[in-house]
Amino acid sequence: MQARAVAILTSLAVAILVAACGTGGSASAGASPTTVAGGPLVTRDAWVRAAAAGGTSAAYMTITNGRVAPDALVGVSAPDVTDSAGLHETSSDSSGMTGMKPVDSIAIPAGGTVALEPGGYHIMLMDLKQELKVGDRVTLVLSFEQAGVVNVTAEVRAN
Ligand SMILES: [Cu+2]
Repeated sequence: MQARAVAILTSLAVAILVAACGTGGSASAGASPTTVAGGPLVTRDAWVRAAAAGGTSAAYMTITNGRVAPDALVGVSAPDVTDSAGLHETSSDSSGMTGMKPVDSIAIPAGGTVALEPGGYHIMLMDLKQELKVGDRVTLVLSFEQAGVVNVTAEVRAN
């Protein structure tokens, strides 16, 4: 009886050790894009400015990276509405002149939120194939360094 109890305790201890190893293994994988309690990569409030066919528009949203590794938005397309989409940043120079320029990527820090908003980072949509009317929905195809390709549905809003 005594010996049997010891045997059970021993196998229990082995099970606990194995479980502990498993936990240690996933924790040390923190350098790879493992999801954490905060969740994966999430986009919110995606919208596109209404515009005429042949014109130019921009898309905005907030991106939250719930992962334990930094990520970056490295590309965008919106094949339904344009063959010419890109990442832009609006900024003003020392003289107060405002302009915008293409950027290669937008960093999304681990656990951080980045806003694409008027006056800052945005997704530029040029040479629109069709009019973007208020209430329409546009599919944006975002490419992230770590999270890969993420499709986002953006609603067209007035200026
Ligand atoms: Cu722009």
